Amino acid sequence: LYMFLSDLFMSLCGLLLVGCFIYTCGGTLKGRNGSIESPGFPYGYPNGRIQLIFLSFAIEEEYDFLSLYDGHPHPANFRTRLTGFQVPPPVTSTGHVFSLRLTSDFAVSAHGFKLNYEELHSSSCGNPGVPPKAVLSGGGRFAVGDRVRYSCVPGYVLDGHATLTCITNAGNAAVWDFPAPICRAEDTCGGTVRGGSGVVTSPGYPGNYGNQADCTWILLAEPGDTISVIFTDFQTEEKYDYLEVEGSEPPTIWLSGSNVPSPIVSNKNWLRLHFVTDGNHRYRGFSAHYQGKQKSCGQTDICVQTRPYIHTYTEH
Ligand SMILES: [Ca+2]
Ligand SMILES: [Ca+2]
Repeated sequence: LYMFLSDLFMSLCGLLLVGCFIYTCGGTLKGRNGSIESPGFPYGYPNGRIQLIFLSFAIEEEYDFLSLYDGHPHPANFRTRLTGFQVPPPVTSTGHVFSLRLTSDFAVSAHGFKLNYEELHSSSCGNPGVPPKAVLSGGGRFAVGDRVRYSCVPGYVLDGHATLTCITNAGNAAVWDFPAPICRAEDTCGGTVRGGSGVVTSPGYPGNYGNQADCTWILLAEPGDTISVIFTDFQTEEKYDYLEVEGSEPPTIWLSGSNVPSPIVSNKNWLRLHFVTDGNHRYRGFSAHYQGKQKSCGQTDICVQTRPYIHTYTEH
């Protein structure tokens, strides 16, 4: 099989999407009095984070890809790979460079994608997006202290946190305190798991899971805390039935086959488990123990204080 790959770097600001937005600042002031404002005042001066908001998306599923790099297009900066026909949620960079790479194979193209990009002010969380079958209210401004609320259209139930608040994290960046929820059809598998500890299993466990399953669990902890998942059993049809874990490092982990995976620790206050099976060959599935972990406030640690969650502790 001979594959011809065409690589195309999307060029939005030279070769890369760099924080090269133009601000006029500085200058000579004349006169006895006046005022000086930093760029972007009072919404925060720019710190170079870039948000991409997809307007349209159609890329031949599993053959053509749009890869996003949080920085220069280097494997270490790889963030996510997008393919298919669903408009992806907004994505925000951590620094002032975002790179996009479109890779297509030798046959079949689709209409492609269109996105808007904008530089975020330091006090803006950016648009959190509207997942399929969801309704967003309270939108418009996405600055620190602002809230948005999600609901689902009839026939769908909400998994995750219905209200998102824009807070300041330990690194002094404006971030949403929880991920955007999802809307799942009633009578389907999945759910929301909050705090503490417990067990998540595939449907019917320890019996065999069903064909054509598509379940999503959202595991939530308080902002600043993390969640760990320890698998005690794992058996799926290799390559065809899989569990996708999102929210750790690397950002997406694909698990399939009959090896019990290593424990996974979230890098934020959430993890998303997505279990998908095809039309035949059913196995036992998986069982996993999850545990929320509080960020400790030791003497050498920088203690996380995310508004409005303020930790109080006493010295002994
Ligand atoms: Ca193609
Ligand atoms: Ca199967």
